[in-house]
Amino acid sequence: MSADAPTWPAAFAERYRAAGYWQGETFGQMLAARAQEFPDRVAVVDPAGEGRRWTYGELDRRADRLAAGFLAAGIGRGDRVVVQLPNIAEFFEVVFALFRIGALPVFALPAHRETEIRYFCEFSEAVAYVIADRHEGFDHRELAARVKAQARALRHVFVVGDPGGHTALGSVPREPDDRLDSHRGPQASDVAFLQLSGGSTGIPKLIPRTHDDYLYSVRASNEICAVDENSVHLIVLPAAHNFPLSSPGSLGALCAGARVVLCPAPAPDTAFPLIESEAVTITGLVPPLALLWTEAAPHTSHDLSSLEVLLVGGAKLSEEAARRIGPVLGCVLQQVFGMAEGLVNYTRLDDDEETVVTTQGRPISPDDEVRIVDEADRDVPPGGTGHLLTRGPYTIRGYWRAPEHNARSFTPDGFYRTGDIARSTPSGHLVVEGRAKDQINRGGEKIAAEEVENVILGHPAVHDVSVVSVPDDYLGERSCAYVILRPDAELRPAAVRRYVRERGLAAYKIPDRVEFVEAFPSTGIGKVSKKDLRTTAARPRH
Ligand code: J2J
Repeated sequence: MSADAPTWPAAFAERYRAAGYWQGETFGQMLAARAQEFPDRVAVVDPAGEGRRWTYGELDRRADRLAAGFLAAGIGRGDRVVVQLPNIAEFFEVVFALFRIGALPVFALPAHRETEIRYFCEFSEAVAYVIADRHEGFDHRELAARVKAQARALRHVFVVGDPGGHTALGSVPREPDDRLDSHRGPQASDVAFLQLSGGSTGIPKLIPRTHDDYLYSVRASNEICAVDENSVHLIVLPAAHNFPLSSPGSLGALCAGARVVLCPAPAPDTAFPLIESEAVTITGLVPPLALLWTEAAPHTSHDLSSLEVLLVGGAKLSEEAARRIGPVLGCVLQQVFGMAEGLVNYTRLDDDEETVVTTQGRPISPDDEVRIVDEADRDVPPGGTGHLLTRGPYTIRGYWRAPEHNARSFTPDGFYRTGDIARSTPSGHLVVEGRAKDQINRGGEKIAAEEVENVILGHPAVHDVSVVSVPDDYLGERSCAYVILRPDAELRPAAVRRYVRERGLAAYKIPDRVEFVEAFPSTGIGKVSKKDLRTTAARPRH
């Protein structure tokens, strides 16, 4: 077991290899193999980047050359590199270059701001940070300069576009480097990257995924979603998120020799023309977007008939919405209930309609072990609702450098405590019934209440704060901060929201609502009762 990343006990690893799940292939090797097989097929289409189309041959060459450049810059095996790129082709060039040399991308989202980025860079001791110059009106270069002044290990900031005072990614020397040949590449059992946890604590957790385990989940997802070399996958959600990356996502498409089309924005007026022009066959959406598309589809002049499969997940999809999606969009709905820590469930293409609309799917692997337990970790009777625990060939055995947290988030025998409340149907499909973790799921974007509470507590006028979810017709949930002010202090809701923004948190974490109260309801044992706060928050206001 590595001190940084807990791994599977030998007996499990042997079993997963013997079953053919872990095939000993790295992502770098996978891309090279596809480039050999399909050198001239288009791998990546980047409408934001002047419609660039990179073939498998070109992506493979670019990744190799950039890998050489990274090596020349002193980035090596095991080094961490925070990657924060929008849906542009360079995302794949950078990530595969890092895979080739065995450096670990840390997958930040475009929405992350200074507090999150500084934490990722400092905690992972990242040596480099890769950004786009500006994205959606935000200048990432200024943020990078401030982070670089603080994060001690950070030596490089690479910028796609105008570098400002940093290094242009395009200026990294692309000469073939014989060190790359002689460089001992990563092993398939090595950690390939660090994915982000949705989180439920004050400090975000990093998820170590190996080449072996992740490639298995991607290959198996391709089979379940019928992705092959003729598929065209539209990446609508932020490319670095686990869902669009791997379920079956861009990596699934690249693994199959299919085409990845990067959608610059999720709105129907951006996505629909691309579905038509690229003959997109499959895409994945969070429920609010699926609803938006379903409302827009009947009025569009674009031909969406190429779309065969729509995956919807990240948050609970209502049965009523699930019934409408397929018929309106003219495709098959697959519900997907996954997590960056591992376990992913899909409804199957041949499941009957009731199963597709009323469940969140069943696990990818016959070796995914799922338990539904009570508060004392005892299995509930079949069909009963309880805490979902899981372990298996692509579910981590621990977060990166987090031994204390791991002791709470995993059982002694290695089951991950998902924090989800679920039940299992006789066919083994799971129905998500709720959540035990202190998290808000804002239309698929996860907010750890404690992280936001800690920021608000820093305000001098605030005595105490509790952040809870409020039901919302469109997003499923929004966030509400209940604030107790210090005696005689005055504050307006807008000031609290502004404070959170100015402290540098992603916009989706800024409380949608702020309420001032005298006291919090408490549980029998004197803790804040978030359950009661949620009930209060859900009441209609006048
Ligand atoms: C209810 N809750 C869901 C669903 C995720 C595929 C799809 C999604 C994610 C993802 C992912 C849900 N119904 N259909 O990584 O590969 C909630 C659960 C879960 C948490 C994980 C993938 N699908 N959820 O959303 O790491 O609470 O991954 O534990 O962001 O999202 O969040 P995340």
